[in-house]
Amino acid sequence: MLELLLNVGMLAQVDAGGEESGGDLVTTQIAPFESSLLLPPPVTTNASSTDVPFQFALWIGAATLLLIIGVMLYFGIRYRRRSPDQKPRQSAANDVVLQFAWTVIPFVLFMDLFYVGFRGFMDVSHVPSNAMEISVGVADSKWSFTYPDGHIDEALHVPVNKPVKLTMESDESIHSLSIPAFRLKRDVLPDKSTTAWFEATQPGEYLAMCARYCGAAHSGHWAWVVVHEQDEFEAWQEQAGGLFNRLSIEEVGEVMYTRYICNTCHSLDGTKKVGPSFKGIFGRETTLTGGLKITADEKYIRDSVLDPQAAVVEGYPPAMPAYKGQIKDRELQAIIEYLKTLQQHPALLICRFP
Ligand code: HEC
Ligand SMILES: [Cu+2]
Repeated sequence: MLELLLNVGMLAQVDAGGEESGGDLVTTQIAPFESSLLLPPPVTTNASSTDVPFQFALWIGAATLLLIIGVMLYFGIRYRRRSPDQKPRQSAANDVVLQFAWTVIPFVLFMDLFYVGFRGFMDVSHVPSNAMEISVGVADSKWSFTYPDGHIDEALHVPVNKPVKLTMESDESIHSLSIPAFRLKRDVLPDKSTTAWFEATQPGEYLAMCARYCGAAHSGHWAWVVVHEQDEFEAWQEQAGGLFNRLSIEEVGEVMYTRYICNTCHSLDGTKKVGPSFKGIFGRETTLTGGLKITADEKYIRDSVLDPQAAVVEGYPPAMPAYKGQIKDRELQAIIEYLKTLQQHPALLICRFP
């Protein structure tokens, strides 16, 4: 019965639609909670610290409710007043057995609840010493997760079967990090750091939400939690953060040039493809559709990538996709640094900027 109820309509594990994190995931964000009756299936080692007391209190409460309402209805009918002048009969003055029962039974039940609750509390309070540390920040109702290697991500990526400690602090308002499948919820406060920890037991994608009404953007204040197999996690770390540690910023830019498929439309050797070649782009004078002449500086390149339609190069179709929201700021910066290295005639540049 309990199992059955626990499993009705629970779909915590959501399909991210094959997108990598940061992609267009909005369509799936509501689905997992539409039909869940109680909580999604637990996927952490200490989820039972929450589930056991919760289920205990829920079912004891439900049974007590039914018992009281049942007895009340039964007595209401059985001992109803049958004629207008009927007088109540005197009831027994004292029933020691009954009084003993209604004192001892609840006492035992409540002490049980205290015991499991307290043990669970100790469990979630005590962070294992080998936990990996990730710091959690909030700005403008957006979660950000900073990994040990300095990488900052908008999704929480963790390895399976490894304790993870979250150290959390927010911007100016109060938020609360809630990951229902982990049975984890902790307030995130300004000017005071809070901690939480978990050890995920099942690879998959889960939702992290904000459980405090934090302002107009509250409904959009959520993030993906991705639990990886250990090797997959290392691969992710390498791909996400490792590059910046291992390579110079120009080299990272070169990687991003292909990762963000700039290379399909822009050549490096001066050949015209769908878009102008990147050869010598930095500091180049460009004529825009409409006749405006512009010198390609850092701001122009940045704007061209984030919002290409705002300034279209003369003689080219407005065919470039907007990268706004797709590319991370430091990745774009890396591309710019890389483009700076593609100068055709460095000497000419110096002449132009005396
Ligand atoms: C689908 C093809 C396509 C892709 C992919 C693409 N671009 Fe473009 N890009 C264009 C076209 C076409 C233009 C010229 C029209 C315009 O300015 O929008 C252009 C223009 C530009 C310009 C201005 C060039 C100049 O000479 O002033 C920059 C800078 C630029 N792209 C950077 C990038 C970067 C960086 C990437 C990868 C992150 C990228 N583009 C990906 C098609 C593309
Ligand atoms: Cu919030």
